[in-house]
Amino acid sequence: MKKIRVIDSHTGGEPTRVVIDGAPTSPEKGALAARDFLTTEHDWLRRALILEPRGFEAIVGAYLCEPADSTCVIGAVFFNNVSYLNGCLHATIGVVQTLVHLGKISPGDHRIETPSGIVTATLADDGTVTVKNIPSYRFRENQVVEVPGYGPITGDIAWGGNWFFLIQDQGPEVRFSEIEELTRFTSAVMEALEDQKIRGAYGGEIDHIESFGPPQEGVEADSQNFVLCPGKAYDRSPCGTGTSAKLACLAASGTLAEGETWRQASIIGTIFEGSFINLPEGKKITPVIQGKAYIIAESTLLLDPSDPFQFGIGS
Ligand code: PYC
Repeated sequence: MKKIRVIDSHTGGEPTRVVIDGAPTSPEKGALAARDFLTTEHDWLRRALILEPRGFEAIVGAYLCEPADSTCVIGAVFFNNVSYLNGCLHATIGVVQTLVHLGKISPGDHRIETPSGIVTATLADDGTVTVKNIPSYRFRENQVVEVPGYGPITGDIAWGGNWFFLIQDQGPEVRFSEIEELTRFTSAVMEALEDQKIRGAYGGEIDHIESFGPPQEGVEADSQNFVLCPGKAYDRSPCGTGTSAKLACLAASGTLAEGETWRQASIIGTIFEGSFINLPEGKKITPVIQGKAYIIAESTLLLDPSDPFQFGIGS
């Protein structure tokens, strides 16, 4: 029986499962090398942790590794029910809270190496984590895509550690009661973008769709979103890389000034606070995202070689 120890947390409702023991060790330092190692040789780990019967589609897994950059406290590779993510800020906040839980870090600044670059997480005494993300930018404004069943939909394409298509006030209302319809709509947008070969810079696949609307009554925020992730799960949190992409668009259009706070609500009403710092290079910004994670489980997962679903159901 193979045993894998994990710690589960959630950040604004979005789960993170961090592997703390029992996984194969990447032979090379660095998050990119570790991602290659998992992808090519040990994808079973992703499937066993995230797919049913042990997981479900919203969980993001985090594999910790030795960073290539010695100024980083740790390296992290993120994965979900279908593949590996470039960056993931709700999971970065989950990793920080997990390291606190294990007694490995205390309040202060901690650099974390991810496949999309190095982020700096500042842990406060009350457990709040503020992450300075990698440089983010709006790649294209007012891109039109013809979406079968919905007609022309206009959105911005932006990079926040993943590629996003950001839609404002179109399609179903951004409300918890509309989750099924929002999932159908954003899935149709994602497919249409791919069919029409609309991509990010360097041909980057747009694998996250964000739909924005005004916040529902009782939610104190500047905006509420619904974020469709690759694998068709929706983000229960406001999505840290998605909020970074949103900040890049707000900065590009001059709607938000450097240092001003943007409160982004998720579809379940949880909040990330965001702001940005202008970068000298082009129109890029450093997004600054604040949230908090809570530990919800410490578990030992068992993989029985005689179990036909030891590596999860599906692929
Ligand atoms: O918080 O960046 C994020 C994220 C990406 C996918 C799910 N959460």
